[in-house]
Amino acid sequence: MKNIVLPLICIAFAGCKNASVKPLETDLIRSLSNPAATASARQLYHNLQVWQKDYTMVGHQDDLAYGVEWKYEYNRSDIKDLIGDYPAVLGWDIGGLELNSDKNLDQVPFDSMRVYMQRGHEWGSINTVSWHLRNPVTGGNSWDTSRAVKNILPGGDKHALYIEWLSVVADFLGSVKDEKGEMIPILFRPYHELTGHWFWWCKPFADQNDFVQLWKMTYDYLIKERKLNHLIFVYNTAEFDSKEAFLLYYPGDEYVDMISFDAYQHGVEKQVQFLSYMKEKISLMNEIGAEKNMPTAVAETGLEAIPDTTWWTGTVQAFLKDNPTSYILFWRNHGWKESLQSMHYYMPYKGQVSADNFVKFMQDEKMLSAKDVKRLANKSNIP
Ligand code: BMA
Repeated sequence: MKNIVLPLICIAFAGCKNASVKPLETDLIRSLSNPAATASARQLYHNLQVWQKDYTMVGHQDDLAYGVEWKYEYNRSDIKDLIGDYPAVLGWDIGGLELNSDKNLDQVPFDSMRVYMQRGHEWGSINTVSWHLRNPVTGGNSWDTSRAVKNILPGGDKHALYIEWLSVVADFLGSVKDEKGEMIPILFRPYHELTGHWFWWCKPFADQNDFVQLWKMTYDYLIKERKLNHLIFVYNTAEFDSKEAFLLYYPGDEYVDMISFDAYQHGVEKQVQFLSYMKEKISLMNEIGAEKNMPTAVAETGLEAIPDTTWWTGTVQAFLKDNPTSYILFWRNHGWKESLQSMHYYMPYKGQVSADNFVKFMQDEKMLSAKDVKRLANKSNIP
């Protein structure tokens, strides 16, 4: 049968030669930068690349820890309250770990965070971690932009301190294991929003060379020295103008597995502007991703308090339509109704004005929640 069908297909296509040499999907798959990566990290990385063509995993920061008007309730999630399932991607931040603090900068206990990551992994969610670390020179927070990058490089006065911090981070990341004792893959996104101007590691406060060295040193310590073979390194910018601007502080393909950017819609009146910004930038990022054969992501986004009742289909679905990316993560749901100032949330909750529209958005079969990821993962295997 095969022999008969193939010549027929060749007749149907003028370029018969091209038809017969069309690469198999698996030929286009990139391997992780770390040759010693665990089987589950390699499998996830493979899946991210295959799925990106057809699906976008929908994620949420701190989803299991708290939501609008609740905190630390077993297995609760604002998303699950709406769609009956958890987000496909769970975002966590380990800022504060470097101080040996038992809670992160947003009051999530690290012991709970580990459990949330394990639970999420069981039901299909993928975990991603960022790090709002303190300024190692002043002891201030991440937003203290006093110059510090050079000081933590080898030879710098804060290098030893930085290695101590990394060591605590490595202990924690290495402790995120499944029930068989295997490390759960983590999309690690250090030194995020590097093209911004608000963190001490951002472009205006760090020379290109120093930033690249910082990245490589961090990677080498965690991967080569501490053998955290479950980490997938995600490069992340804030807003950017061009491909060149996106890649200005890029440390090199051998130190990065995935590329991403963060961008928020600042105000409901900026909808048109934001929609076209996102279309243009995801498409630019995807061009870079295609050149590098790497998956891409919108690693943080959102419209605070979502006053736009059709934002999910009218904006998010609209910009993702022709610009598929492997995941999109919405920022945290911190908020108590009695204090309007502290309504700092980016995903709807039951009764929120955009909740119905969000449910509609998630009905699009291209948008994945945790169960969808589990279902797809069960079907896929590294060939
Ligand atoms: C910012 C805000 C802060 C938070 C920080 C780290 O965008 O949400 O309130 O402390 O992220 O999660």
